Amino acid sequence: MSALDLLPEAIAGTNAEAADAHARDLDALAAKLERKGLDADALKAKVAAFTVAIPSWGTGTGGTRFARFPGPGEPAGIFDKLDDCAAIHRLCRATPDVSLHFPWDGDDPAALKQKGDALGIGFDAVNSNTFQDQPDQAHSYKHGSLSHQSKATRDQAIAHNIRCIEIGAAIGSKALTVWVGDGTNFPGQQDFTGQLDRYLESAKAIYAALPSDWRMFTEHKIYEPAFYSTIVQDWGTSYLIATELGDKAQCLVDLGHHAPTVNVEMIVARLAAFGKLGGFHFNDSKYGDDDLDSGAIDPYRLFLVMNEVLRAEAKGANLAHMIDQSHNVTDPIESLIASANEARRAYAQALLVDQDALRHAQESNDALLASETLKAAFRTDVEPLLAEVRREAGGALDPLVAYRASGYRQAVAKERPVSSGAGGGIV
Ligand SMILES: [Mn+2]
Repeated sequence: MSALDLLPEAIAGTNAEAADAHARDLDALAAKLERKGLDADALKAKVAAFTVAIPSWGTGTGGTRFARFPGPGEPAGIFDKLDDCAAIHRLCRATPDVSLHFPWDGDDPAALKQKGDALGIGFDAVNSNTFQDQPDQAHSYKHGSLSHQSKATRDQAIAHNIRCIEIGAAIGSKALTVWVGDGTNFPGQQDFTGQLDRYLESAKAIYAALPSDWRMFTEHKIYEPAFYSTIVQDWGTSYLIATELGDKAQCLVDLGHHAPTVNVEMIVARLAAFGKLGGFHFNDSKYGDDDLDSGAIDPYRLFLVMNEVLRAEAKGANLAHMIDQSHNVTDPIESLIASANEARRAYAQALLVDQDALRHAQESNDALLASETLKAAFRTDVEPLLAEVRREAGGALDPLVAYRASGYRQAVAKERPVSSGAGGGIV
């Protein structure tokens, strides 16, 4: 018996216990929405269609530069990770796809596809990794990868990205996300222009290998692991790169990859306006790239981002919604469930914005009313709607309660080897 088999009974049992209270809460919300001229069923359909991909690497405990403290039942490999991703989806019904990271997730597309099919999960964008060395590689990425001074190192990084595309094509992915750690720690360490020239030349070689129905996402990050300069440091450089590469290249916005006060929702709007918004890595931060759970620190910002997402999608944008977090003090499955729910919550709240009232307030320069129009949507407790969407899809009214009741973690802890906490983690 698989630990996944524990979930249906836990979902059914906890749903039965919560059924009466849920029905009353849902009726009250539906009545409130109706008074505002909103149809709960139409909203439910839109919310159900909003899904986020789980990062395979997020199912394990992350860490900081200082230490990693793994919990019981850590996934020992990609198949354990996919089991955990399936558990998350069965509970919250918002995460049908997984985003894989290579070479962490192996090099056997047939086995990945078979496992995904068996679990009923699909695969979103695949991620390449040229920010750390693998035991068998010929050239080190210590001083860069796609922008490295040495052509042999650049070629090795290009070949790895092309292998990621091959694996992705075999498992049904349609996009490659490229994030590199290339950068410098000292002024003068590298020539800014030469570095970007080399990066672009490498990126073009990868772009040329994209299947016709694929996209390539360039992901920017302000700093870390390089602390003086990073080659793709902001959305402007990301936009320039995507523009230089061509129509199949778009920008991926990781919410945590900005300075603390940056207006991320405005960046989203700018990229969308020029057709270069490809997708997201959802997470939250207070200081830097903290990789905290989505909505944990600033749920209002997540809502404002979703408000722009709705505008972009209304104009036909095809956005990849993915999570990218590091879970240091929680059960990763619980954090990923919570984050998927928070992304959906923000999306549902954005759907409630009275767009006519907002436009009228903007046209009449009524700043306060414009702000209050957004706040009115953000203040609405949409949890009963989210719970009903989960229930109708076979999920749990309260996924965290059902997960804990299932004993899934305890069951996998008996089967999986104890994980070492030695060394820092990948964050
Ligand atoms: Mn990311």
